[in-house]
Amino acid sequence: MVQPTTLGEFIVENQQDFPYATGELSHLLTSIRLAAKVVNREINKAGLVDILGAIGRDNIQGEAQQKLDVIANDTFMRALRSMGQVCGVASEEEEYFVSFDDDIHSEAKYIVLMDPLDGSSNIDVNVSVGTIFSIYRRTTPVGIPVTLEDFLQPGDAQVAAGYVVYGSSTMLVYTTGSGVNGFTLDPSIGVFCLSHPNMHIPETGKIYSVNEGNYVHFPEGVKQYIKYCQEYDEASGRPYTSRYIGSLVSDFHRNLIKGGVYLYPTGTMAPKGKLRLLYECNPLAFIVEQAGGSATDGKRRIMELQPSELHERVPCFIGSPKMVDTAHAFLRKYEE
Ligand code: P6P
Repeated sequence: MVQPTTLGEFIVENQQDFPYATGELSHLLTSIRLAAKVVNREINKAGLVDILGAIGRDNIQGEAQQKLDVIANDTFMRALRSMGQVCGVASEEEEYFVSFDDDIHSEAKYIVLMDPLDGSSNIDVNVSVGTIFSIYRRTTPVGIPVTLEDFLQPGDAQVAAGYVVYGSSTMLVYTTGSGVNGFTLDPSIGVFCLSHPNMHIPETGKIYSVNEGNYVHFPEGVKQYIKYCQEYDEASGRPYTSRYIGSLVSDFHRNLIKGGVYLYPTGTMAPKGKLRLLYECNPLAFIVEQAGGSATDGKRRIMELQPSELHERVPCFIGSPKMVDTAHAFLRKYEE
C-alpha cells in the first residue's frame, strides 16, 4: 500500500514554493497542525466531559462563550507562542491582539489572525465546527512589539491561510499561494494525510447557502437572487438546493468540493453583514481564489478591502465564480 504523504512531509517538500522560504513558515504551520489535533481531541470528547455549554461569560463579540471556544483559543495561542516564528496573534475570542513581547518573539516576522472555533453555537448539538487562520508578515520592523498596523493588512498580503473542519472526519485545508491542498486526520496514527491534492472549486454549482430566516431583512438584489435560485429552469439545473449548516467552515468546505455559493449579506439585523473580515472572510477568500473561486463583499474583492479595525464585519459572497457573478448581477440590477 502506498504510504500517503503526511502534512509534515508536504510542508517540507513544498516550502520552496514560498518566497523567502527559510523554514519559519513551515514551523509555524507545524504548530497549527499540532493545535488542530489537540482541539480535535477536545471536541471529540466534549459530549463525555463537562466542557459542553457556555462558561457564563461573553466574548468580545457579546456572544456566550462556549467552554470549547476558550479551550480552542488557548490551545492555538499556546501552540503559536511555543514556536519562535510568531510575534503576535489576533483572535475572535480576544478583544485586542496578543503581542508576544519577549526577546525571541519580538524578532519573529509572522503574525496570525484566527477564529479558533467558528460555529461554536453548534457544539452542543454535535454539528461540525471549524478553525480558521490567516498568516501575514509583520509590516513594522522586527525587534519592537507588534502593533495594530501589523494586523490591519488587506487580504492580498496574506502569506498563508487555512481552516480545520471538525466534521465526520477532521480535515486541514490550506494555501501558501501555490494552490490549495486538503489533509485528512487519520485518528489511528494521529497524522494528517494528503487526501485532497490541488483542490479546485467547480466553476458553477447547484447549492446556495444563506440563512433564509433573515430574508425580509436582505437587500432587494439578494432577495431576487434567492428567488432566481428557487425558480425552475431545467437548462441551468434550477431550482438549486439550499444547504445551510450555520457553520461557515462546513458550508464553505462543502461548496469548495461540490460547487456552490455562500452568502452572508447585509440586513437590518446585520447592517454590515455578520462575518469578520480579518479572520473569517480574508482567509477563506485566499483559499477560494487559489482554488479558482471568487469572494467579494457584493462589489469588491474581499482581499482588496483595507481593514480599519480587528473585528470589523463585511458582507460576504463566496464560492463558485459563476454563481458569485450571477449574484452580483442581481445586486447591481436592484441596487438601492
Ligand atoms: P446566522 C457562526 O457564528 C458564524 O460566524 C458562521 O460560522 C455561520 O456561517 C454564521 O455565523 C451563522 O450565522 O446568523 O445564520 O446564525
